[in-house]
This record gives sequence, structure tokens and C-alpha cells, in this order.
Amino acid sequence: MSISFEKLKVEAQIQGFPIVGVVKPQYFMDLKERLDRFVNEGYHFAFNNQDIEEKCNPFKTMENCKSIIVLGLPYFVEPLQDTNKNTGGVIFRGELARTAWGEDYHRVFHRNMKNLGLSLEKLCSNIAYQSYVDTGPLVDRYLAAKANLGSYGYNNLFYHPKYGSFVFYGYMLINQEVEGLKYLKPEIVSKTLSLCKDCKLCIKSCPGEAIESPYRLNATRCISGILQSKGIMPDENKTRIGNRIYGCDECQNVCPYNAELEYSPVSSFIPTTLPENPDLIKLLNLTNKEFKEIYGNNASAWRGARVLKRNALIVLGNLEDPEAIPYIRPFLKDERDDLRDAAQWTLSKLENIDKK
Ligand code: B12
Repeated sequence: MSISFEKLKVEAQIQGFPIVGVVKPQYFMDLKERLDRFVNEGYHFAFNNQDIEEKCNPFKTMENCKSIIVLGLPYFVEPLQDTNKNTGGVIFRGELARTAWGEDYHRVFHRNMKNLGLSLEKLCSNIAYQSYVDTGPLVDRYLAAKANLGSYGYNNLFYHPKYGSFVFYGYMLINQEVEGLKYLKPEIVSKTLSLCKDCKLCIKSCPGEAIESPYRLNATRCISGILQSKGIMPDENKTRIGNRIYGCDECQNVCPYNAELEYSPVSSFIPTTLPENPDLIKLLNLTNKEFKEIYGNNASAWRGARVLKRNALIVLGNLEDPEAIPYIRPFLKDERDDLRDAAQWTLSKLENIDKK
């Protein structure tokens, strides 16, 4: 028994996936060569499974795998019209990257993939499947490329012709063939293939100077990674983060390809409760329980309140408004060394401005 690609696409769309592709499982030799080179040149895969064999061989994860369904969720949406009433006084705001607007994409993926699995079971009773996003054994973007869904940009992100780089990818391994595969027309994919050419805007504007050359990101310098790392933030990174408390979209925001995108049809990513520019003083004063209530359903929460509070303290320094001083002082006595360090750095910056 097999599933037709047309039927699969319809089911996936019903379950909330506007982007669907299929990859035939095999030992991915080209990926193996690329990853070996990557590691030999001294790079590593941050936060992720380090097992190259597992990344290149889908049969290590599912012995009888016959197809890999690649799923994409576009997330370019309109910002939330700020409903936080200004109650007088200054509001100090930090910035969340688009990946953390609206509902946490891991939750959206797992919910939709579960429902897709159930609907595929109705089509094919002996189907078995395993679903992953972000933390799975294979390489999400490589699979998107293999499924012919777009191409890589110099900024190291994978571009879909219609939704640009603002797309999350996940995948399902299944034990069934998918018949009648149709790929995006080559001219549509080549729209993204010809995307960078002489343009180096992302490389030039990266605040961490992390894009070392086309397609090559040094993850240790990427602001997104720096903001997620726990502990004391090195001083040289503190100014670089600007007003960001989670994630960085600079290399995507400056990209001309991303300038004319369709909005995502995935309504879960439209921010409803947490604005994309949260109030930093409120964040600093949240109890763990309140943090869970407000940020718990958001992708920025996965490193915990402490990391976001550290970032908020540093951003207050970068905003250079001495009116923030009274809110920072209490953190000089905090038991957590990373928060004390951030508060000290910010205070000395703001007190200097005050004297000028
Ligand atoms: C750890 C991680 C990070 C780390 C390190 C990123 C890195 N590039 O190493 C940090 C925190 C820095 C990070 C940042 C961001 N991330 Co991130 N991240 C991940 C995660 C969880 C693992 C990355 C990893 O190690 N993968 C394993 C390696 C082997 O795969 P890879 O990174 O895709 O790269 C290999 C192949 O794709 C291929 N390849 C790469 N480039 C090219 C180019 C060509 C021409 C070819 C042929 C092949 C090829 O070779 C690479 C190795 O050399 C992935 C999810 C996942 N499981 O992949 C998300 C993921 C890569 N991140 C994602 C996003 C959205 C972001 C941010 C935009 C978030 C933000 N706004 O702050 C930034 C973007 C930074 C940037 N410019 O790349 C998305 C990217 C979606 C997309 N459209 O490309 C992913 C896929 C999550 C998802 N499930 O959708 N991330």
C-alpha cells in the first residue's frame, strides 16, 4: 500500500502545513562529505546531535524507512499592535526575533504532525512514522534542500520561493512509499538559487560578524547563539546584542529577497499576548510562576527566565537611558553571578551617561 503525493499534500495542508516535500531515504553521501569538511575545519553543531553517521543515514533511525516527509511552517507575520498601555513614565523595550513571536513553533509542529500522522493512519492502516523538529537525528534544512523546496542563502538560511527565509522545517520518517512525486518547477526554485550573487548585505550587516563567508556561519559569534548561551556574557558581546533579548533577525531583515514576501497563513505565529518588543522592567520583576504564564508558550522561554533577565539587564545599558538605573540597582545583590555582572556593566554605563 502506498500514499499519493497529491493526497499527502492535501492532508498536510489540512493539518496546517503549507509547505510539503518528500525525500527518498538513502545514505546521504554529499551531506557526509560536507559535514566531515565542516568538522575538520573546526566547526561544530551547536546544541545538536553530533553523530554524523546518524545525520547521513536515515535507516539508523528507522530501519524500514521508505519516505521522508519534509514540512515547512512559514512565520513571516504582521507584528502585534501594541496593546500595552503606556501608564506614564518611560517604557524600556527589548526585541524578540520573529522566531519567538506567537506560539512556540515546536508546539505547533508537534501538534500538526500528530494530527497529520492520525490522518495518514486513516489512509494507510499499517503506516509507522517518527516526527522531528529541531532536535531530530537528521538535518532539517538539508532535507528541505533534497526535497527541492528552495535553496540556501549566503546568510546560511534556507529560502523558500514564496516565503523566503522565514520558514521553519521539520520532518516525518514513514515506512510507506509516496507515489507520484512532483517537485517544484526548476524555474521556481531557481528564483531562490539566483538570490545572492553579488549581494553581501547579510555578511556586511551581521552585528556579530558571524557570517565569515557565503554560506558559512560561525555559530559562536552569531548574536542568536550568544543570547541563548547561559552564564556571564563576555563584555565584547554586550554592546553587540543591541536591544535584542532573544534571537537576531538582522541577516534576514536586510535581505532583498525577503523584502516582498507573502504573509504566513499560520495564524499561531501572530503574536497575541506577548508583544514582539516586551517591557524589560516587567520582565525583570517576574516571578518564575509569572514568567511561565507569560512566556511559557513562547520559543524564547526554552533557556529559562534567568537568561532573558540577564539579556534584559544588558539591553537596558544599550538603551542608554539613565532613568532605568533604579530598576537595575537591586540586581547588584542578586545571588546569580550572571545577573550581578550584567547589572554592574549596565550601571557603570548609565552612571557615566548621567555624569556627562
Ligand atoms: C543550533 C541551531 C542554531 C545555532 C547554530 C546555527 C548553525 N548554523 O550552526 C544558532 C543559535 C546560532 C542558531 C541561529 C539561528 N537559527 Co537555528 N538552529 C539550530 C538547530 C537546532 C541545529 C543546527 C545544526 O547544528 N544543524 C545540523 C547541521 C549539520 O545542519 P545545518 O545547520 O542545516 O547546516 C548543514 C546543512 O544544512 C548543509 N548546508 C549548509 N549551508 C549550505 C549551503 C549549500 C549551498 C549547501 C549545498 C548545503 C549547505 O551543510 C551544513 C553544514 O556545513 C537547527 C535545527 C536543526 N536540527 O538543524 C536550527 C535552525 C537551523 N535554525 C533556524 C533559525 C530560524 C535560526 C535563526 C534565524 C533564529 C534567530 N532569529 O535568531 C538564527 C539564524 C542564524 C543564521 N544566520 O544561520 C531554522 C532555519 C530555518 C531556515 N529557513 O533556514 C532551523 C532549521 C530550525 C528549524 N527547525 O526550522 N541556530
